[in-house]
Amino acid sequence: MKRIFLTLFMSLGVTAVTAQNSGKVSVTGAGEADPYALEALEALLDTIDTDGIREVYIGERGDGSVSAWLGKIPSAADGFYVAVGDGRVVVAGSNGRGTLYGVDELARVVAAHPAGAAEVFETADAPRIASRGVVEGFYGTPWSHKARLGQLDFYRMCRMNTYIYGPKDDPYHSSPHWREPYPEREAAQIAELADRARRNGVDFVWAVHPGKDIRWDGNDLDSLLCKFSQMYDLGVRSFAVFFDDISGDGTDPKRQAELLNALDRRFVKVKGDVAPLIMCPTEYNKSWSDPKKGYLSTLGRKLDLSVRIMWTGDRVVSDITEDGLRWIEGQIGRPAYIWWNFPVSDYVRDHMLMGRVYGLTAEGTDMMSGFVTNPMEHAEASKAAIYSVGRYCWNPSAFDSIQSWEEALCLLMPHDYKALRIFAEHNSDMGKTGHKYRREESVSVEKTAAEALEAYSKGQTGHNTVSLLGRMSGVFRDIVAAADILLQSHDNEALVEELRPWLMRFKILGQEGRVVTDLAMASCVVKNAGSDADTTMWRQDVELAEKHVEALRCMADEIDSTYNRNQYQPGIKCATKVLQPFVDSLSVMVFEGE
Ligand code: LOG
Repeated sequence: MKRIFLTLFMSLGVTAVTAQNSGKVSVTGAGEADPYALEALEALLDTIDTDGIREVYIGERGDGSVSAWLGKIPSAADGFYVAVGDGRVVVAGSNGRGTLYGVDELARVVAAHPAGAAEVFETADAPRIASRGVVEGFYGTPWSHKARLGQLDFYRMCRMNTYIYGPKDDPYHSSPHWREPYPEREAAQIAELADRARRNGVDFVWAVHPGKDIRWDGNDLDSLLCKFSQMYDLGVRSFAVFFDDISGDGTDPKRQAELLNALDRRFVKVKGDVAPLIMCPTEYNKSWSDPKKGYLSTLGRKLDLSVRIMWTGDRVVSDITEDGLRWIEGQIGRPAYIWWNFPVSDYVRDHMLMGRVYGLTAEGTDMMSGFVTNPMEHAEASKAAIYSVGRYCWNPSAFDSIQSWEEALCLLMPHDYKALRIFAEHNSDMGKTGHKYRREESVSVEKTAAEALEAYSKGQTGHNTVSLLGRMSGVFRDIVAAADILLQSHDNEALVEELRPWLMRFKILGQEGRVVTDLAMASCVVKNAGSDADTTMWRQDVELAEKHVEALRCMADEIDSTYNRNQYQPGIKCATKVLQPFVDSLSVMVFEGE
């Protein structure tokens, strides 16, 4: 959506915390406006110098308070128009959430202008994708309550409006206890999450995963209606039913559609304030679907059109393409609700996936009813990708993958950003897996690493080889620096805790890389030097270096066998695409060549 900035003059500026609104400014629309938007506006007015402001208008399309600016409010849901100038502030949303985003935008602009800055602005913006957010849908340790609360605050900043709660290892979401109410403590936490979500303009969607043992009798429908009512009483107003990763009776599309339609008729429509249902089909990606058997088309025909159907793309883990969106829309007769399986790492639990977000189409986004990312069990580290998905969903055609990745890393670690960038650049690919999905990794050094190896393996010891090896040595020096800095960083303690074993492992890779490249470099220099040249400073004790590498490998093995003890992919892997293979190959040559 377009964004207009006018530079005129403005009388808003952040002043010392002592400057208060002191009730001077009257806010038109306060009675009608979204309560959370109003609360945010009042908090903002309390922290800025309001001397130059005579009037403040807040409201959404249809409210009298902002009717004068109706033509300026974007038509898409969650859009906003904000204007400051001439002693007047206007915040007008296309709905309540848009108004909230408008206040947040105003706060951002004001914060960017120190006291006394003179500028006026006018801006209008709206998202391209209607439902944007996160599905906590992975296997493994579900996020902690604290992490979830933090996520919900983060989503508002990312202008994401959806959080789908569906951790596979919550026994009250899936089997064996999906029929039963949550125990008291968990129920209270869900109520708190639903409330926090609402304050952040986020729909808290509670998902159930009943397909492993569903019996398709009236009793199970009643169990679901009862569970939904209990969740409703906790404040939940959006629901999803997942039929992924099941076999047997649960997979019948007719029964699935009947169940969803009954929930729609007997719960959603009756309550009146519950959002349209979301369902995850059993055939949730193209490679698992067989159009001849008609699973998806049956859902498409039978499911009430209000029900949104999830889809992971051409494969379980895959890019999202325009062709793929068209194909699935043809099957289900409605735009797909994308469940993007990135940066989820439940199939490569020994990896940390911190790379940039790419592979998402900018075209055909009207063929999506929503887009949610499935993250890693590491909540804080997942924010790197979540932030970028937020940017993508807001405006896919303007999405800048690298810029948004860098912004996200900066947000995560404002002071130690450089070190985090080094870690993230080399920890982004998942390696070979059954899903056959790969991500770029170590892009900035890939070519140098390949050339250095090739030259050295051919016995070339000239200046070019030395300079290639020297560059690689510098890369490893920076890795050691980055790992040490991050291990000691207080920039984001939750993140450091999640990364700690990977940082320890990363440092060892850096150290090993340094020993091996330096040795290779020294051997080139010594071989090149004329017989009477003094090469004393380049001579190295190869035996000592070899022992050092052995010791480092033992330390790496210790980390690998101590941390991240899950039963699927236990251990800690780092930089497996380019740098670890580089070190492994070069060390064979260096030590065997002697
Ligand atoms: C699961 C999901 C899991 C993901 C990645 C869907 C719809 N379901 O293969 O829970 O996190 O893949 O491993 C899935 O993606 N099954």
